[in-house]
Amino acid sequence: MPLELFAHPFSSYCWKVLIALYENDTPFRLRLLAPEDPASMAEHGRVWPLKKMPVLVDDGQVVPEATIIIEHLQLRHPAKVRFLPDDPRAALEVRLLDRVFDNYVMTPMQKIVGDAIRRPDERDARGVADARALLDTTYRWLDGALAGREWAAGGDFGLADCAGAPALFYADWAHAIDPAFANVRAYRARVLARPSVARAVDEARPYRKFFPLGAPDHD
Ligand SMILES: N[C@@H](CCC(=O)N[C@@H](CS)C(=O)NCC(=O)O)C(=O)O
Repeated sequence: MPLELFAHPFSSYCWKVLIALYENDTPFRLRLLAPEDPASMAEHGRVWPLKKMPVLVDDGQVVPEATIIIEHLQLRHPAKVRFLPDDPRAALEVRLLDRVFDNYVMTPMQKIVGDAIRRPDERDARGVADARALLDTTYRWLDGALAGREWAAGGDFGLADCAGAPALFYADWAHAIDPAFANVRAYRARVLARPSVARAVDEARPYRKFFPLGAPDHD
């Protein structure tokens, strides 16, 4: 049975897994989570009641959470690009960068974007201000961590870059990366040029008009 990925091409966490699949040309069937595919939406809710995307279904096994999906792909469908190194110490650095991108870039970015969808009387100004401050703190930390590195964790392209590409792509839209953080901006440009990432960016272009803050006229 082919892998099935419940996902949407505009979703940052879905990019994270799509990039991993594209890196290794891993075949899969996209189950589009959009109103025009109500069957996929209903099945997604059955297999993962938390209704977060992406979710992978591999021969009946339900695999939620983007990081876990990528680790699953490496274990069950290994190919030329390995997302975590064999050396456990090097793997810890990859996992650290993955956690930083998810918890301290994706989460505050989602807070800012999510707030813009709310009715004005339901908005959370304090929460958004905190999210912007957290992004600035994280950009500063990343600027040091990424110094002299081609890829986020210092080794080959891997899990941390699958996380970093969508996180920094959308975070820059929601809360621009200050030019002072030159290493972060250079890393963002470098990872966006990677063919797997460029493909995810291109597949999301038709949906840019739905970006709640208004998409800027650059990638
Ligand atoms: N911890 C999850 C987060 C996934 C997530 O936040 N996905 C967003 C799309 S980028 C989502 O499902 N949003 C819809 C919702 O929250 O109902 C992961 O790592 O996969």
